[in-house]
Amino acid sequence: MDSRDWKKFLIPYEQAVEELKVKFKTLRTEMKAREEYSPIEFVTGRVKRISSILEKAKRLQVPMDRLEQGIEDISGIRIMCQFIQDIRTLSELIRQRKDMSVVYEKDYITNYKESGYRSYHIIVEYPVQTSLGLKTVLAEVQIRTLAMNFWATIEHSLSYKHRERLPEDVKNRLQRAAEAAHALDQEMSSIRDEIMDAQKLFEDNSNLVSKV
Ligand code: 0O2
Repeated sequence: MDSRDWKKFLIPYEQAVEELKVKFKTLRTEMKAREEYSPIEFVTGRVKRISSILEKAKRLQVPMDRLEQGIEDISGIRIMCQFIQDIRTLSELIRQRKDMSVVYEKDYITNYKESGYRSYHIIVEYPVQTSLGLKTVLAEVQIRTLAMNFWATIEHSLSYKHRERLPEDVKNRLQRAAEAAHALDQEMSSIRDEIMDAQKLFEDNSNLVSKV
């Protein structure tokens, strides 16, 4: 594929990322407005870089004419939650949606990766309306806590810098850091109700102040 072909190939994936970002951000706003607690803290999204698509296709032995089916994370959405319980709530909301359908789920929280990586991945089919008609693309929705995201962001940049050949002692320290992040999530989760009460009080007070 030359650069023009890539540009055309990526159009529906870019559209899917933009639409899904809006939808999940709106879900957060809506849930907050209803004075419910929102399981979404913030949302990001990206289209996989061409070099990264090619690398993954090579690693998974996906032929070039099977990229659409074989590489599931060309469109990627990342949803950050405050608490580990929010991940289950959000996964259920995604399963119930009518504008996307779940293909399968990968629980890297229960089955965390050797690196220490934890996150919940949901592969969805998402239809986008293009000028040529309806086109259904695969998208990967990664759901994780703020602590999991903190760890993954730093680990990703270190792995990238070292081209995935991290020195053994750094690997071990990152695994320990992942355990520490997980312990933090568990601790936060156990005091969740107290934190939520405090947040509610804070929001009620700010509403009172803005009305005065
Ligand atoms: P990007 O955004 O393209 O640069 P894999 O063999 O890991 O590629 P797998 O196990 O099927 O594939 O996982 P999946 O569901 O395809 O998810 C891959 C993505 O999960 C990665 O995308 C990361 O975003 C994240 N991920 C998986 N393992 C790790 C890990 O050990 N550390 C970190 N920091 N992130 C991980 P890319 O391709 O790396 O990212």
